[in-house]
Amino acid sequence: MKNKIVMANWKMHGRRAFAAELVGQMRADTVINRPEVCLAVPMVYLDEVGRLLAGSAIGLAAQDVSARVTDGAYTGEVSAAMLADVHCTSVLIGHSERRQYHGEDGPVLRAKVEAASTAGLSVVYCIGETLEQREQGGWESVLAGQLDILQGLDMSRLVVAYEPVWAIGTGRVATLDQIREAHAFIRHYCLQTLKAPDSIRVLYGGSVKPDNAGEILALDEVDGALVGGASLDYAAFRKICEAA
Ligand code: G2H
Repeated sequence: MKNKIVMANWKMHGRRAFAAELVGQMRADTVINRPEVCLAVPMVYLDEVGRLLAGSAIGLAAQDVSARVTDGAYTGEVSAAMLADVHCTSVLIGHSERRQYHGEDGPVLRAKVEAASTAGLSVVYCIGETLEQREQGGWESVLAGQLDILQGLDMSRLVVAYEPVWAIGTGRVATLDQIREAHAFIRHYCLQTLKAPDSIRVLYGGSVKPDNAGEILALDEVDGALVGGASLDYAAFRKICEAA
């Protein structure tokens, strides 16, 4: 057991009955029911999943949060304080699907990180380059730019998730060398430029499956995994947690 983090990202999948069955299996399983495991579930099921997880070691996360801190006329928004109120301990911010489909960028993501921190939530801040950016050889500057928006913020409760966009949901996985290199770059950048504490953790995400989790999670540079598709299947997710 290396105590690496395994974060499930259900994205926009599942219904109430699915959530209840999956969470029931997970909390009854000591391979999954431990503090390094966290479930990021759809907003509408947070409260219920939070209740189902009560008394377990598994954490609960939202997949997004409003940048607005105070209550007000912000139709459709869910504040960080509301997330904390329904048992969330952390939140994903800046996932590539939020960047791609909702146009989220630097200023709004910074505001979201600040809002989450104010409410006492841990933040899993996602970054990653597109295939084009990697092929053009500019992935370091892309990652640096995505990290730079955190300048001056408290990094003590922030986790970075490196998710190369070209490896998300595609079945295509970054090579171990690519992962090692990108994680080393991110960690160095966080320590040197953002003055993050030495304890900062960097997760890998992008088509993590039972058959590749072992070698990815064995890398010293990788502090855990952010798992999308495979987190919707109990047996697959269990194998990934076993590898952690
Ligand atoms: C990347 C990942 C989890 P998947 O988005 O965030 O999803 O494992 O399906 O590639």
